[in-house]
Amino acid sequence: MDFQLTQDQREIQALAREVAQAEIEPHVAEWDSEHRFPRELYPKLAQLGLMGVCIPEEYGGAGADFLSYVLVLEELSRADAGVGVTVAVHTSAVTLPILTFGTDEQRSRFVPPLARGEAMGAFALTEAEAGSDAGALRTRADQDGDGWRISGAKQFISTAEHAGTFLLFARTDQETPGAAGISSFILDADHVRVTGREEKLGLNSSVTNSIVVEDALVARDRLLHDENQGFRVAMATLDAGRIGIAAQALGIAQAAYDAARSYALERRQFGKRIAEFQAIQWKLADMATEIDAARLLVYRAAWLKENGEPHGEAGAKAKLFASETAQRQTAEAIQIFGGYGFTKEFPVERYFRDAKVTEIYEGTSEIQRLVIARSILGLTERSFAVS
Ligand code: COS
Repeated sequence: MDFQLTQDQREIQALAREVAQAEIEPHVAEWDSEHRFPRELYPKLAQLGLMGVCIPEEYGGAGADFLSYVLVLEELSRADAGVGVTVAVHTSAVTLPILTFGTDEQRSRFVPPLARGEAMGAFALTEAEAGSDAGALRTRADQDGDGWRISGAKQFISTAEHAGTFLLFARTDQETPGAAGISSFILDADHVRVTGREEKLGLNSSVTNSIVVEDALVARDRLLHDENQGFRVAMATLDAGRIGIAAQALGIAQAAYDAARSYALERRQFGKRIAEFQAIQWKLADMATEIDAARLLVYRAAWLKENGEPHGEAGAKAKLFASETAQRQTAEAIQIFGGYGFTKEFPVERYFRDAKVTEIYEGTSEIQRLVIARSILGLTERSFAVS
């Protein structure tokens, strides 16, 4: 067992930290209050290879490993979780599945522009009636001549209004309900119409859209992987994506802890620094311990994925624990800041708002527990699905 990061991993972590400090931290409060997607940031990240960290160089990426990618997400999210989710969805929910499941032609056509950050990616699975029960989706794709005709509506789609490439899931077998009749497709922006943008509790520097696809005719080669195997593509994608969201949650928790620790060492009450009171010490001790535990779960899941080992259960545990840690820690950070923590003068209220969604997207905490339970009990039947 080796708990040291490699030289390459440390270098990319330092690079991400530097760019976060220089290009994100000075602007993040403004992006949050103005609900502004920082379009201009992504070419800068792309130039440094951060839009394709774990994509091989031959496909336009930085050629680093999956743990390096997770380290980058952690550092970006420490500065701004909105940037973190944009990079996470782009990379692990769009670029990686095309690389993994695509034909040679699909990989060489779609992956390099994504990995170089020339096109941004959006993952279109969720629908109004298909959230946790992703297999209930109704967007349909019917064979039409040599291609597919696709129609449907999707919601809660990160980055859709800025995306050039969509990984979209549609039902290709109309007779078979549930997961079995679903396929995955690679669409372009002009196949998709953006119909709305959500007002959210947090993550204000990311955008979350509803979209429709209206009788879009796409060529046969837009089908990713085999027909009716799209649900497996979605699940395998989420197995890896959840490790990225866990890293995002870890970054938020770390930021909240760092702010609370510094504040406790400065703020004086009753004639001494509040860090000298046991009430505050115990809070910080618990926070540091939980962050350590979350980090070990997240890095282990990334290591398993990198080494081609099963990582669904480990990723679900990492996401479950890291997101619930982030939720607790950001609330504790506000508590340590007292009244100031409730104001916009300090960033901890933003961390609190941003943390919540990590318990929801890419599978709620309830779904993570379901995935873990099925795995540890050796059960896979649909009877475990939540109603
Ligand atoms: N990797 C590959 N294949 C998988 C898989 C995985 N991790 N998990 C399930 N599958 C396969 C199953 O093997 C099954 O195929 P077979 O019938 O050929 O064996 C098929 O997919 C259906 O699986 P299952 O019966 O388990 O599907 P359920 O409808 O019960 O759904 C859950 C399983 C609830 C786990 C799934 O719907 C889920 O993850 N929901 C949350 C969705 C989500 O995270 N949404 C967020 C979107 S991004 S914001």
